[in-house]
Amino acid sequence: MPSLRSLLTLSRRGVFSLPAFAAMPALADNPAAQHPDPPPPDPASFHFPRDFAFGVSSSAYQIEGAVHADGRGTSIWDEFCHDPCRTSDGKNADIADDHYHRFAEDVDLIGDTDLRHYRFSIGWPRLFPEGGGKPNPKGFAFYDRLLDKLLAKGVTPWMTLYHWDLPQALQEKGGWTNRDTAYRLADYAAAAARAYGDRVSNWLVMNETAVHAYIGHGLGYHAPGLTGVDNWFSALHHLNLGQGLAIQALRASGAKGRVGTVAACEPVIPSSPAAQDVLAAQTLDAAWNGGVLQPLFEGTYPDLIAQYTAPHVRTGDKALMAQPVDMLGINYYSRLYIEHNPARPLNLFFGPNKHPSPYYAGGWPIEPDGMYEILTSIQNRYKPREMFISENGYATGTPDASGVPLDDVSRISYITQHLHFLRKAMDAGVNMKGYFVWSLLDGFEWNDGMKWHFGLVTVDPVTLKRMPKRSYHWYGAVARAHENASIQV
Ligand code: IFM
Repeated sequence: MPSLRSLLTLSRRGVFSLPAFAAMPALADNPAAQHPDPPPPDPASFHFPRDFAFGVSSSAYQIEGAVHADGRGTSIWDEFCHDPCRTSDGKNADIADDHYHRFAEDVDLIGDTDLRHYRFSIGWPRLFPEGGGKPNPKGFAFYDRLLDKLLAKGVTPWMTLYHWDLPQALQEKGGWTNRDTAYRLADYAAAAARAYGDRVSNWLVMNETAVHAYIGHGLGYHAPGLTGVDNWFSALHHLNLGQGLAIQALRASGAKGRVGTVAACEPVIPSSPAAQDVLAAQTLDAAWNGGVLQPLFEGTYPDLIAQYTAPHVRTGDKALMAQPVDMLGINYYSRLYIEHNPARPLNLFFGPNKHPSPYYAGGWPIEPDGMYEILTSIQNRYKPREMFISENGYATGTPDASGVPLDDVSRISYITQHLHFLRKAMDAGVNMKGYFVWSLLDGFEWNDGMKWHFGLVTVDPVTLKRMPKRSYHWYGAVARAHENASIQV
């Protein structure tokens, strides 16, 4: 099975390894990729309004490890990583960064570099090992400890409820292809709100619904490994429905925080001007961007995909999906390049990127102007109350014997370029309120195991020692300069 990363360099995340693209220039042959990175800019040279948040993001399954600790249940990703392990490097997340036991040190890392905002997810199977029913007090207690530590350190929590780690017990009843899972998400949201509502100021229901639906249920490269158009759109609709129900549940619980969600949004570009490629790109745009934003803001699905969601939509779903949100998080990495492909669901698949973009080692094109493009288009079409970049980040590859490079000027350059286009979007009228780097730590990168290193801080795979990279210090200095600036515009 090709890795997802190898699939998406076809556009978003790497496909250099796919035979069809063997003719594409390798990374080292790409002239743009060889430009030396400029020296890191002065951290005080960025100017953002006072209420703009600089933060870091993570997710439970990618860093926590301790998958058997304290009564945690099994998730679909535990299944995906075992018997047989379906990650491209054969690694699982049983230990990952062992954040479960080392969270205090990790929170210190955030606060010590003056980052004041942390987006993380809570693990549904930790709180409800069977997906619902009997809660697991020790699981609840872990996030109590994490929240208390964050607040003591002066770090604002941004809590994501669902970042892909569905309890396996729910998967056995159909998972997201079963409408009932949407209602179980709402129950879980209500329980989280009752437990943590006194301390969480920012609630985020979903992470990247489009990716979970397409890659996990349409293509099968992610857990739960389902394939086909019907699974794809059944999961998409039930995720959108669950999101609406969970937003309602959070509000009904009286939790004091603001409520929002996170979507992966990228411009979708045809790999060629051929009519079939154009239609393929428009269709994926409808499923990936429109298939998540339109139900949320307008309660409907884009025309190009409505026939696939229709069998799953019931009377009243429109109103349930279209819940007002206080803020919308956008995860942006790069544009998606799509072509006609009759062998794939909906006759479309990731295709080559004809632009001379530089690529980073993870195989994704570096296209910071695409961030401007997607933010302005979302602002114009949906006019969200406010938005923030909930993820944006740069991966280096599997380390050689000398380890992960700590002098990561390329990551600094990547962040710098994206902050530039984020600022440009704000100047064009987009109401952006924050930027979160993906990620705090190098962690488990889903079906690519431990291959890619997105962290500001690397973690020794044997000793689990945390080692900050240059970007950690530099990005912290950006946040500090922002806090201390006398003029913030
Ligand atoms: O690691 C993932 C994250 O879980 C979701 N957004 C993209 C990141 C990088 O692949």
